[in-house]
Amino acid sequence: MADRQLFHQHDTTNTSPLYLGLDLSTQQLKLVVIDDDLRVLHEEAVNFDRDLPHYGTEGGVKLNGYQATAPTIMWVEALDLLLGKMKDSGFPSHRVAGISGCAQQHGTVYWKQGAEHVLAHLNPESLLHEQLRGIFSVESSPIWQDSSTSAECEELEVAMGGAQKLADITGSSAYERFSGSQLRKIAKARPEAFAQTERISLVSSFAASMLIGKYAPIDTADGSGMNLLDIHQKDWDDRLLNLCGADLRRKLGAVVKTDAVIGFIASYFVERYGFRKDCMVVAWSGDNPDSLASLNLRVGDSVVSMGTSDTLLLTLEKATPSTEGHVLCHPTRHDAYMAMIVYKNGSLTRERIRDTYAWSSWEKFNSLVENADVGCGDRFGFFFYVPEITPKAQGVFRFEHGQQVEEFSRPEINARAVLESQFLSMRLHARRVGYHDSASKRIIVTGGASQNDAIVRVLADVFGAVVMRSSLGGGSATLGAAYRARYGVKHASGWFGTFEQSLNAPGAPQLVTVAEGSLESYEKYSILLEEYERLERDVCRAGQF
Ligand code: ADP
Ligand code: XUL
Repeated sequence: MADRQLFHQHDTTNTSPLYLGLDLSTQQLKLVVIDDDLRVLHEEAVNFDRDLPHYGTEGGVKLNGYQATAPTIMWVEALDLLLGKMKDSGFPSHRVAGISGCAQQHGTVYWKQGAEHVLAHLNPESLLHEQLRGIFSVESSPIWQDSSTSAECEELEVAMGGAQKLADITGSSAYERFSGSQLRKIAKARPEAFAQTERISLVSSFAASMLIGKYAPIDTADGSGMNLLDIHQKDWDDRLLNLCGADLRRKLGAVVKTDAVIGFIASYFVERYGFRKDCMVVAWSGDNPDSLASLNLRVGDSVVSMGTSDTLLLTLEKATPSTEGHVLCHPTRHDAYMAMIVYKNGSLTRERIRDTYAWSSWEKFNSLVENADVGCGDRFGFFFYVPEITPKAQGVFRFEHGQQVEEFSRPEINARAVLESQFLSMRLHARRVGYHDSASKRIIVTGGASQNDAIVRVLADVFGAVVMRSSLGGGSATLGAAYRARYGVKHASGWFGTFEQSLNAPGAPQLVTVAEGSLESYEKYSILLEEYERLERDVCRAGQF
C-alpha cells in the first residue's frame, strides 16, 4: 500500500495535506497515513513483544493471576520507535495537517505531581522514555484484560442502588476492567501513590498528552468505558467520582466531544521529527469507537471486530442500557449512542485451539472447521481460557448430547465448536443490547481474524447474515482515527458537514460481500441457540470467579 512518492524526501513540491491515525492497541502501536481523498498511503507498526522485548510482555501484557497490566513507559518508548521508523524512511511529516488516535479501552495512566511541567518542556535531543521515566505514580497501567476488581464492582453497584441503576447512568453495570473500579482499588490499596497523582488519563488521552505536551482531555466515547461518566449529560457523575477516589473531578479533567481539536503538536515532535507547528491534534478515543468510525455504515448494520478481543458494535438512536453489554456515547454523532459487547477470549483463544489441534496453521485450522458439520453434531464447547466478560465465567467446558465430556473425539469438532460458540454467544447477547435478530442483515467484519474466510463463513451462517469486509483491509480502528483527524481539522477550519458526509471522498472504504448465510442456516442456529443458552447458564454456575 505504501506510496513510493510519499517517501521521496526531496519532493518539496507536493504540499497537499496528510492525516495520521494511530492505535495503541494491546499488542502493538499502529499508524496509518491517509491523504485528503481518504486514500491509504502507508501503514506502520511497532510490536511490543518483538520490538521492545526488554519489557518482557506477552501479547503486550503482564499477567499475574487476575491482574493484567502493561508497563506505561513501554508505550512511551513505542511512540519514538514508530515515529523514528517513519523519519528514517523519509516520511514527509511537514505535510501532516492533523493527527488523532485510539487505544485499547479502560486502561489507566497515573501521572505524578509535576508531570505536566515535564511534558511541557520535552527536550528534542533525547528520547521520550528517557525524559518520562519515573514520572508515573503507578508504573504498571491496569488494562482491559484485568479482572481483579470484583469486590470494588460489587461495592459500586450496592452504593448506587443496584447494577441497573449504575447502567442507567453510565451505560454499563460495574465491570472489572472499567476504570472506576480500577481507580477505587488503587486508591484503597496504594493511597500514597494515589495521593501523589496529579492527573489520571485513559490510555487514549495519555498518548494524546504526549503529542500535545500537556494533559489531554478524555473524550466522551472512551470516557463511557469508565463507569464514571453520565452518558446522557456527557459529564462526570459526582457520586461515582466520590466513590472511586478523592479529588477525581480535578484528577480526571474535563471531558470533550470526540471530534474536538485539543491542541497543536508539541515542539518536541516539530523539532525531532519535522512536523509542522500548526499540525492539529484531535481528541483520541477508544479502539472500538474508532472501529465504528472507520466504516461507512447504513442504519441497521452491525460491526463484528475480531482483534485481540472480539467485539460486536451497533449504532443506537436511543440509549437503553441493561445489565449486559455497554452503551457508549457515539464517537461521530452527538445525538446517538453505540452499543458494544466484548469478549476477552477472542483471537488468542482461536490461536490456542489452532496451536493444539491444527499444527499452528490457519490453513489447517480452516480445513478442520470446514470438515465438521453445522452444530458439530449436537456438541458445544465453551473455551474461556481467560476469565470471560460475556458471560462472566472461566474454564473450558465441552458438551456432547447435553452431557459434559472431557474432550471431543475428533479435533475438527474443537475448531468448529470454538467459532460456533463465539458467534452463538454474540447472537444471544446482542439481542440484549438492542440488536434486532433476523436473517439477511449486514455484518461488517474488522480486525486481524476478519481476513480469515472460513471464520467469516461460520459467522455468516450463525447470524444468517450478509458478511462484508472493507476493501481497505482489517485494521480499521487506526483508519477510523485517521478519518477523525481529517474531519476534526476540516471542522476546525470552518467546514460544517457531518462526519458521515466527510467520508464522501474517492478513497472511502467500499464494503465487499465475503459470505452470505442462508435463512436455512439461520433457522438451524436458532434452534441450537436455545440449547446454547441453557448450557451457558450451567457454565456460568460452574465457572464462577
Ligand atoms: P489488536 O486488537 O491488537 O488491534 P488485530 O486486529 O491486529 O489486533 O488482530 C490480531 C489478531 O488477529 C491476532 O492475535 C491473530 O490471532 C488474528 N489473526 C491474524 N490473521 C489471522 C487469520 N488469518 N486467521 C485468524 N486469525 C488471524
Ligand atoms: C472494550 C475492551 C476491548 C479493548 C481492546 O470494552 O475491553 O475491546 O478495547 O483493545
